[in-house]
Amino acid sequence: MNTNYKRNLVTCALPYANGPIHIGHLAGVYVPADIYVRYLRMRGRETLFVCGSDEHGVPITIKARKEGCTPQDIVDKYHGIIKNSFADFGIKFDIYSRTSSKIHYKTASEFFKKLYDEGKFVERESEQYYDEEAKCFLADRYIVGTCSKCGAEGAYGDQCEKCGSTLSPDELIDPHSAISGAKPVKKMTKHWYLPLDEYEPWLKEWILEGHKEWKSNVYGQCKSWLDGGLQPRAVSRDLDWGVPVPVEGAEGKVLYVWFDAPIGYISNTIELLPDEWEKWWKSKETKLVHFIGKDNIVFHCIVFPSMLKAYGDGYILPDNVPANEFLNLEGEKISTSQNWAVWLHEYLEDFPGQQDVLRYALCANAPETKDNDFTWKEFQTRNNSELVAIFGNFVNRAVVLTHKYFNGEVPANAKPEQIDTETLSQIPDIRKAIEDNLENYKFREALKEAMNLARLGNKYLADTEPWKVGQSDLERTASILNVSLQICANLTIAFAPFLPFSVEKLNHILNVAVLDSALAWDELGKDGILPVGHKLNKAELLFAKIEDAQVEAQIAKLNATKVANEAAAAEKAAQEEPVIAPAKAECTFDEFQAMDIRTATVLEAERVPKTDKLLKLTIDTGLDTRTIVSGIAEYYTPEEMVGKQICILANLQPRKIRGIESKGMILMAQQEDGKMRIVSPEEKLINGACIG
Ligand code: B3M
Ligand code: ZN
Repeated sequence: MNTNYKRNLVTCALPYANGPIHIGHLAGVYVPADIYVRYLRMRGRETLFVCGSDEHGVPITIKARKEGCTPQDIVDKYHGIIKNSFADFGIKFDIYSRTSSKIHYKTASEFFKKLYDEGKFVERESEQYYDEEAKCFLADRYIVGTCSKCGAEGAYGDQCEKCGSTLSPDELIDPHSAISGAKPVKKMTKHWYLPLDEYEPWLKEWILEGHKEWKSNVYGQCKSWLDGGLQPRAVSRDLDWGVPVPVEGAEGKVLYVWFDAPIGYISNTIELLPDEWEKWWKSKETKLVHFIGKDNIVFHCIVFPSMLKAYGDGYILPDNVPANEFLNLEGEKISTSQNWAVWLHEYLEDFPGQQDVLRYALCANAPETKDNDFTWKEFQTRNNSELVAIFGNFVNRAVVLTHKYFNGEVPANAKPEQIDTETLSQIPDIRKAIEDNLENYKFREALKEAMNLARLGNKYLADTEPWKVGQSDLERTASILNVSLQICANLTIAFAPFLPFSVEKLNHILNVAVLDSALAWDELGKDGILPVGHKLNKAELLFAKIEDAQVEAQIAKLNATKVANEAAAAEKAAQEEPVIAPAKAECTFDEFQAMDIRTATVLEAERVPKTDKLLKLTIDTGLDTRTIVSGIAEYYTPEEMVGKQICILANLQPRKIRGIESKGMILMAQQEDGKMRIVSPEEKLINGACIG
């Protein structure tokens, strides 16, 4: 690890411009990155903070098609919304640009061209699905059909959103083009691949040997990719939205979104600093850090570094990639399509001016090492019991009492006592703990330490009780308030990276702007940072209590979403044509005759221990009493089965299932929702009646 860095280049994952930003984005990527950058700047380290919208990719084109507009319309709309949300929440990028910019097209295109010219890609022809009506190749997302795993309609060629299975287009029943509805055919097409396998030894050395300090979730994911062996990865696609592949004979092909998007970090830097960008990207003195979510790890740790390595020309590699896990909402995965999210623009309508409360709650509960849950109750508690009751309360009492006894001027430390020095002497330790945690991307811990400083102040006031002492001993009161105000001043520094809006307010209350603007990080823990006689402004509440009714309204909003989703799903299911399995190959009469299908009655039923799906049934077949083990426990309880008349295939070869010999099979039929139902005779028949 290089410790001689002179400057910091910090990037945040470029959000896809196909929807607004929610709390999961903030907690995972943007709040921690913003805290980090604010901290670096306060320490006087030269820093550049780069982000922008990722405006390519198939989901954007699909959304455009659905809404009957162009992809450009979609990205224009969301780029604006996202950019505003970041600004509203104090995420202060030096540049927030977009991958549809001219500079980006030029940069990405030239990047590809150089690798192409130098023979860094392999060309491969392969069969891809093609829509003969629309005359275009179909990305996996453009092929829809019935999920072969769960029977749901509308599954995509890469995934079924109903059951979550990963699919390939070949695994869809009745695949058709989402564009024209035509049945896709396979056609040869040429693409360019980055041979990641060639970079594998180098990546192993660089990451597995060289970056053992990376977070364990990041290191672990890299290790499992590298241990599994890397394959060449296609960097082009047959699509009409994206950066055109800049070589001859590549009409109708664009760069794969994950090839062009990370180059966006570079293009955005060029856009901001056309003459100086190289010092940020090509100097060993620059520390590059990518803030991302866990689903982007492979692209930032393996693919993009391989692209930069292939390019050469002095490009640096990331020093660290502090990726976070995911944030859930009230126990469920955040989902844009299900509207299961807290959208930033909506939050601001309901909690105007309370950006810092969300920043605080999200950082205090950030999914740094594992997925975490956001609940409105916890949000309320964090605000009411921590920000209001500790931080806000302490500051308010110190300032109000100073106005009451000393006309709003910082009094002299006239009568010091041991508790004062003991209290103040803890601040340098807190500072060190905040620094160590921030330098190591441990934002939750760092915030906890900052809060400890507020706790220290609160406890000091509770122990010294200036509101009582003030009635008899003004000299001592002066000391107590001097110490308290010094702690307040320290709080403005310690919290500045985390709660920029509240610190601005506090700076105003303490009137520190007159002291050469906000206090610098280096003042943190120093003696007497507020001079005696310094005039304060009026006290104002830093944080407001969040009432039960407010969080209940949020929970009610989510519940309404849930009810609406369920209703929509039920309506959709009702409208869907039942999925009819394709016809099977012909069989002969003899083959049919060979099957001994009969009626039988269930006498006993019990669950097979340690299984979720199996029932052990004792049945009367008319011929005998026998045992059948059947996978119907998901659909029927043992109680429901007892006494039922069923149909069985009686001469199926016996099989041992979980150590139990099963003789025969129960006939079942699959419903459109994938559930299995038994087939029973319409009226009670004798057991052992042959069906055929
Ligand atoms: N557009 C964000 C995502 O996966 C993706 C990041 C690109 S960073 C170069 O949500
Ligand atoms: Zn499915």
